[in-house]
Amino acid sequence: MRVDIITIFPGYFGPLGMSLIGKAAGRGDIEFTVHDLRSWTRDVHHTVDDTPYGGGPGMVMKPEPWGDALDAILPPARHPPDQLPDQPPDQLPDQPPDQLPDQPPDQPPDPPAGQSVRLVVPAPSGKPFTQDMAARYSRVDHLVFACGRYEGIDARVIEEARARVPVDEVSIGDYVLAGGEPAVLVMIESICRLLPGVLGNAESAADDSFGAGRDGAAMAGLLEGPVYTRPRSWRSREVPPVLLSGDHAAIARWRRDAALRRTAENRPDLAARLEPLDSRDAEVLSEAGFPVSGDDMAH
Ligand code: 5OB
Repeated sequence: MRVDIITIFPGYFGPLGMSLIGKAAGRGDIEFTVHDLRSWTRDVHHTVDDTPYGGGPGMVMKPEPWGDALDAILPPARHPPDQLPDQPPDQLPDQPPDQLPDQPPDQPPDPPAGQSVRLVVPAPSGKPFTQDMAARYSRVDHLVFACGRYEGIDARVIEEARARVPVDEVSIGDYVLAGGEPAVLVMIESICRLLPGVLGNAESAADDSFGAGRDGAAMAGLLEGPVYTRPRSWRSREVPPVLLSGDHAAIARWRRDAALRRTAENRPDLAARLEPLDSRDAEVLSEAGFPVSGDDMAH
């Protein structure tokens, strides 16, 4: 996978050299390029922002440096419309090479036919980023992240980019950030750990649905419960005895109970969508003060 990041703070992406992602980059499984947006400015002050038309607070990122940056980094337009892998891509027949227009001299070369590209623009007004999106992005050949600062990027930049490649404006949650950089680190972490060979051990990215770690399908839709390791007794606190019992069915039930309680407490929105519920699930949820209707129950 190729990943380009455009930012006014290239230093922010130092962490990409660390941990499993750094190792994957070292092996050449992921190729990161961090670009300084200011290298596409033409004035002595390297200006990237200006006051908003129509008035209002803050600054807006100017379109010209972004336009030049995207011209240099995005492949020339010849992509299917706004579709992620898994959804049937609309096929566009490739033009024979002699009908392709001549490329301007500093355009990047055409990607090999069929290489998928996506421009991701982190924005608080974007679609919520989910585990499902992370999985879809992990199957894209080339991701380009455009980090905005201030109040955002001049809207014409995104409008023009959409005419060339699929573009997603994506939010990582309902809170304010000064810029898109931390959101891009978050997305890259969640995408790259799904790439083949990036996750160290046998944990298969395929069956690691959100909230369901080691227990897979049995814990689907639930938050992870508490975990323990040695020593058995620490500062007079004991590991729950069932976990030492060797009774795998009892351990699985105990873990599901704990996950149900935690989900009811921290994520009532997820708890409300759980199904099917067995009678023990219903008992645990209702003891946790969560309303359970008879229709939710499997028999
Ligand atoms: N807040 N997701 C939540 C975001 C965000 C702010 C951003 C980008 C993504 O940029 C200011």
